[in-house]
Amino acid sequence: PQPVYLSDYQPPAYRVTHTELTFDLDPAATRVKARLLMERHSEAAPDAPLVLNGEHLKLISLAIDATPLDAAAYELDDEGLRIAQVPERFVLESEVEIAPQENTALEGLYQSNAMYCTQCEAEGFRRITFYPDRPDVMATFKVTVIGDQQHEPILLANGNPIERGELEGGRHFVTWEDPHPKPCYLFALVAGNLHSVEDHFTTMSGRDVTLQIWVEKENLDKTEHAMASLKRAMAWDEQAYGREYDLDLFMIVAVNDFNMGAMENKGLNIFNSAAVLTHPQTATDAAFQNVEGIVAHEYFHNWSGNRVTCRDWFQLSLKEGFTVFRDQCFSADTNSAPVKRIQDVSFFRTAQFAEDAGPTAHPIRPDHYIEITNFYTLTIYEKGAEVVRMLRNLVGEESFRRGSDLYFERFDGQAVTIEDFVGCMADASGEDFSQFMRWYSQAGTPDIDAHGEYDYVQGEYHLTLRQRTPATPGQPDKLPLHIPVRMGLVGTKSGQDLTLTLNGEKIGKDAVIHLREDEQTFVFTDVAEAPVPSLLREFSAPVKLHYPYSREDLAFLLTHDSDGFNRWDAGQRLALLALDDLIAAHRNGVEKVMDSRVVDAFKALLNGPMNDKAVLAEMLTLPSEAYIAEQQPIVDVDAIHAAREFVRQSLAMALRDEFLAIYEANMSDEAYAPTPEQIAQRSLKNVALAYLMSIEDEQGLALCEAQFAADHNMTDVRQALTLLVHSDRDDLASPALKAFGEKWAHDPLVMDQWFTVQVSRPQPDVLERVKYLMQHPAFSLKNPNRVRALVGAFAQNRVNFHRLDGLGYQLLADVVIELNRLNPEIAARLITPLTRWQRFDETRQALMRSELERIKAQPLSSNVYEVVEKALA
Ligand code: BAL
Ligand code: ZN
Repeated sequence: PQPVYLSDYQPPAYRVTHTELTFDLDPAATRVKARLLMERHSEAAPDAPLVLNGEHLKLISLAIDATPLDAAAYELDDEGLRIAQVPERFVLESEVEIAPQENTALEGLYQSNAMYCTQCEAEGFRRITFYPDRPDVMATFKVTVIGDQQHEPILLANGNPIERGELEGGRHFVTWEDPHPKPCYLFALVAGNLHSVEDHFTTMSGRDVTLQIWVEKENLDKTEHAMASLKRAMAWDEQAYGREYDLDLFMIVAVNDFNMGAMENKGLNIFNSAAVLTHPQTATDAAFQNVEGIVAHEYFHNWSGNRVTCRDWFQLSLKEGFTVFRDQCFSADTNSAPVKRIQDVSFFRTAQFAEDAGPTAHPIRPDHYIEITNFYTLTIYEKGAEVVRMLRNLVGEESFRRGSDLYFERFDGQAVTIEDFVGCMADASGEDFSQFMRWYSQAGTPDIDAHGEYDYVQGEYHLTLRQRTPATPGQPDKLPLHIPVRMGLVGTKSGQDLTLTLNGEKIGKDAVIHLREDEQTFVFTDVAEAPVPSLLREFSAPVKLHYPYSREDLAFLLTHDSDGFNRWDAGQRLALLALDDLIAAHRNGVEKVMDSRVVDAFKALLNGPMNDKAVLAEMLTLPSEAYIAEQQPIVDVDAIHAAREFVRQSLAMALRDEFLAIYEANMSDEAYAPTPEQIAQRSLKNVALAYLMSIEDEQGLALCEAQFAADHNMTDVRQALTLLVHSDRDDLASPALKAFGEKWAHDPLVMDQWFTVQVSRPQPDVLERVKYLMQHPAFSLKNPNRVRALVGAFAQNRVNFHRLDGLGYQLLADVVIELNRLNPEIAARLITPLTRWQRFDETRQALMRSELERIKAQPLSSNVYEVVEKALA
């Protein structure tokens, strides 16, 4: 497969101004008629050929201006259709046949259970009809869907329904019209036996919008939270960004088989059922929060993505980075803002940093790709969001809002670039972002080495920051970035933020300094007492900050930093220092000794004020094994696991009574609600229970069993089940698993949890369990959620996936090879853990590489080929 290059971008020679489609649905032979009003681009040559994308399509007929084309007039291959000569303006009519039931890739039109649905982003529309399948071709759409009245009583597409009627043979049709020009990746169609819940939203200009969530009948009781989230998101986007919804109808559909989380099709969002359905008995707090965030994210795309879209797929982060940033701010406003930031950064520093340091590292705006679906990555999404956040931090809230207003106004209805977005921020603020633009083109996570010195005599604090971005594939040399470092100096005597005076100017107690050079020294004057620096507050830039903090410094920041995020981070750094010692002790076969400073810090937290339980729960949570691994030069999975378990158990033994007291103080019989208060209470209680269960404390075990048996809500049940299954008490775990599996056999989303709980346990029998569960009647490689819940979760089980006999790697490779034929997009994603081979010891490196070689030797989809080829380069 050949890469596509950003530098080769050319505007389309022909555009489509209006698209009419008719679908006559049939599982094996759906007929799609397309009628496209097309015109030549003013700058295209008069003899420019018309090139249309089309894959897996059986061409039935083709005509221009009602004249059928004979076979000599066009060239047809696996990728599309080329017509050598066309008029300046013309109507292109085509009819094709497709087979939704054969479509296991879940791109284009496919079947999920008995319903029809579509996924067109990024390049799925070319599996529906011949079309210029690129985001810079925007057309209005009119779509008629014909289906069987019994099997498909509901026929949905984008926009507003304008006509419906009955046809012969028990068939019927609905015609939909979408007046907003859109690229074809936002096209959607859904047909099936669906039921809806309906609500209304009055927009800021007083228009009534009908809101519908379409689901299979048994899921009608799982839509309330998504609907409430949607209404909150609509109101928030009006208030925070001045964005009003623009159609009379907004629909969400839940689908079981879906590659992504959800899709922002105009007026008809299609969701993975996992990202929309919730019920207190079936979904955890985390799932409730996830649904809220994704519903908001897809809704926000209506402006950041749909009204203003991307010129080409290299600009993907233009819509995704901005929209993730928007959904992060929404969730922060709706829930606990510090916890949202802690959780986002915690995930980011673990997973995106790993991506940015590995063989598939790429800039936020890549300069080439083979398969664009491989670029729906943490870098494009999450690092893209961090870069938008930096922009806001650099220009301030007011200018940022002016910049976004300008962006939506200037580019409404257009397909644009990242420069267009940043240009609006520059115009609105007067700032110069030329150096900042490097964030979009340079891959890799910058390291910042910080060093501080206090001069008692002069009352000065000298802070030196040195930045270096490591080489990444194809980018050996990096230039310095413009990095906003939000900071404070915390006085060691007063315990307070000191006023910062830089270059003779007072800049407040909490300020952003700008690092632009490879190395810069900032001299703060009038510093009356020795400070401990609090750097990169709220994670003001996506960088790795290294500062030689002593454990005393960290214990001090843990209690005195005015920035909640950095208080949490100080605790994480303190735990990491202790974990480092224990990892070394484990490797050297030396007796492990617990650092009493960590115990003291945790004790102080447990005995301190409990005014923010959600933050406290985060502070009591140790860095994950994956994050600890990120800090190690060579990852020793066993030593990391042993060290972390040792810390958990030492804390549990030393603070048993405190954890017990916390557990008991936070038990509640209140009816479940996904409110920040209840969620905080449950997380604190369940963190305490996990500590008690780490030492299999008798009272803890009894509480855990009782929590499982009480069956109050899925958050508590899932935590109790996980703790039982992950303990050595199989006598208690087995009956619990059995009961849970039987009770929820009918509910795929709960069964996903049942699979995950079992394959994430640390005991060495997991590989056999995975193999056994892959034979379970409820397992199917065709369902992405199930693959993620079983195989994906196993690959996150660090001690078991990285077994020294290589059988964990082998199992993953076997699945990738099989899935490559069925669903290349999911297969390519599943390889990720194997691509991190450089981080491990030589034995594991060789084992992982040999599995990658084995995959590479197969006939591969371009998706899997691209990932494996990079991983082995
Ligand atoms: N555009 C793909 C799904 C999402 O990011 O919203
Ligand atoms: Zn998105």
